[in-house]
Amino acid sequence: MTVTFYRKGSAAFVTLDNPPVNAIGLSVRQGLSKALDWIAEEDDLTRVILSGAGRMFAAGADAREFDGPAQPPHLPDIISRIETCAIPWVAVITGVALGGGCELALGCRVRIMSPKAQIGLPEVTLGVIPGAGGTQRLPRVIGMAKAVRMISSGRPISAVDAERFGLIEGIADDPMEYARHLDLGTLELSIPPCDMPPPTLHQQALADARTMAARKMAHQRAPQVAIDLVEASAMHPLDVGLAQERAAFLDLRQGDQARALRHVFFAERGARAPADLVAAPADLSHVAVVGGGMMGSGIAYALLGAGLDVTLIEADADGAARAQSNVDRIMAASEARGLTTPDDVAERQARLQITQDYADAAHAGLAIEAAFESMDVKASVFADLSKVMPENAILATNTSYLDLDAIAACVPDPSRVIGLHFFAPAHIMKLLEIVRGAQTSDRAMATGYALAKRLRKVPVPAGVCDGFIGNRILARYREAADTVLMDGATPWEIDEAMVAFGYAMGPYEAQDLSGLDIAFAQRRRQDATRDPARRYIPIADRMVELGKLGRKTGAGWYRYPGGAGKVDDPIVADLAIEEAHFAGITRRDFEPSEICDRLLCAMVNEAADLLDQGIAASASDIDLVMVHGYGFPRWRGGLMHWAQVHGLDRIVASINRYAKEDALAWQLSPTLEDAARSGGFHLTKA
Ligand code: T1G
Repeated sequence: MTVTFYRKGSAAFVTLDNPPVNAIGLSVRQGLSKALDWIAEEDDLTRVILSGAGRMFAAGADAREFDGPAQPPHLPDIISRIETCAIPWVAVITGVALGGGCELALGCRVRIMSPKAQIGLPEVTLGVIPGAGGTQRLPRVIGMAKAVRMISSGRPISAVDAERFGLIEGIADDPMEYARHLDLGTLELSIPPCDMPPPTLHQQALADARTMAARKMAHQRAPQVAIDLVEASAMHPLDVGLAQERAAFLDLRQGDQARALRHVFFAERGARAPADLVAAPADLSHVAVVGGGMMGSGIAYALLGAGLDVTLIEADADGAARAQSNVDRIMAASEARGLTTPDDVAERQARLQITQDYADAAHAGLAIEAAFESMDVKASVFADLSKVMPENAILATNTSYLDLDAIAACVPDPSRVIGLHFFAPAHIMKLLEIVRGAQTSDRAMATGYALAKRLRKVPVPAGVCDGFIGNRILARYREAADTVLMDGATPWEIDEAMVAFGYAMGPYEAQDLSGLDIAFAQRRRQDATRDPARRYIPIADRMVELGKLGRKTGAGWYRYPGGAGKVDDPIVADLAIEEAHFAGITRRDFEPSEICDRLLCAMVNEAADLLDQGIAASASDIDLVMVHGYGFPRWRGGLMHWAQVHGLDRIVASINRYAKEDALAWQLSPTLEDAARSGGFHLTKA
């Protein structure tokens, strides 16, 4: 039974009991319908108390049902029956009441929350809108301005704010007791939303919400549709608004954007240690970090934020001072944004030890090396770590490009070496590539996953290759972009095309942010092994030779006069023309659609090779890497989900067409060809 109900005296108790999050699926709706039928037959009831078993009230409708047809009893009908029930219902909210959970509570006369509980309507984050009355009842209960902000942002609010907004009757440490003893007068005087007047129109709040949604959720339909429906709540009686809302919800939930966002939502939750990885992880209570630069200090802060003790090792006093100031800067920024209090900062600082002595790491269960990207430096660090740390401690490298197996060879027991590839800024970016070397043990892998869980990161396993999953796809993306640049486009035309596709910024603006020297060093590392027959585009090298490294030198692919916004730089356009001339290329114009097609097909093909070579375990893993590490638009579901929606056969046809120009760069991946034939990459793990 996913809904239980019983009475005690004049109170009826209805409990949602559908672990793990009381998702309101068909069985819950059926259970609520039965409870309503039972209540209608009972005498002398004065209240119905609705609560959630376990750690929350309800996470919302069961999003797994959205791919299929809506099945009765429908949630809006259940809620209307609660709202018009002769016996007043009281919602006791613990944990969270989200989406349909919040709407269920809105159908109740009164809502009580526990102090740490949260309530909200996050539907737009799944590409849909509140489809069970949220856009119509919430504005009636708390006013249009607050309601439209909650609904269009999808952000839940605290119990304190809910009380301040008038969304709940009160906050109680024991909300169930509060509900049982709520006096009858309060209950009988409470007015259900269906008897409330339509909300007052608040044009400014609607306009602000539209502007914010257009900026923060660009290209996404759901937030704008939700705002329109909130506006409509002032124009129509409740039943008309509810009908409009329902139609809009059913339309959105079958759409590409909702399917894509649901795919990412469930892929994130599927990103966990494989069931057959049974080894016990190392103890994580004390972690050493070697290197306090941008990455090392970010990693150290992430560890401190997860409550771990951190020993941050630097080579000398200057390094140690720099590390301290890097960590201090992150802590200050976090406090300034209200994410931490001065007490939090003091408590975290107390758990941080910055030292030059490796012996201080002697009791750590895990060390994460985040030193300079040089094999000599890493070899020396791992040799030192191996000497001082317990034999069963796990040694991880944060390297982006170097060969993990070569690093592992620097220690007597390579099975304890693993790659933990964080993304800058390490305390903010959720992606963590867990790289398994040839000899990496299950215990090391289990430690990587356990760390990801503690840090609330999205773990993606990767095999050893140049760039693992994300950076390898990025290298191909950039190569395809540089080819289009050489053959006739400008960096800004290419960036504009990818921004129109949904990226927050294109490949050239992104390089200006990270610095052109990083990819330059990477290309130099590949000089010795690069296929001389493969077309090589030298424009980016020329940029570095000219000292145009990006924002950090005031100019890169763009100029940044006064450090402000980017400005197209004709010198760069001329550089491309000059290099094309030297290479005897007749440049031509590129339509944005062709630019997008070339760059996206290049990435899909490279990603298919990663699956083919066992570097990536599944297409959904690649989607998580691209969304969480490389700015691929989440509302497109990630690279491989997009490819399937776009049409794998279309992508194969494009690649075959491009191969006629350059067979070496456009070698069709066998996995992509098979997927096009068989209808898909089998997006989740096999
Ligand atoms: N539907 C189905 N499964 C869900 C689910 C949902 N809404 N929410 C969570 N799960 C599963 C999840 O996949 C995982 O499964 C397990 O529960 C634990 O989740 C009509 C249309 C509530 C804050 O958007 O934000 O209501 O991997 O790991 O970290 O208007 O889950 O264990 O098999 O995330 O403690 C709106 C989505 C739905 C909230 C808990 N609601 N959920 O976080 O656990 S649409 C949402 C969350 C809707 C109505 C509309 C979080 C959480 P498994 P978890 P957590």
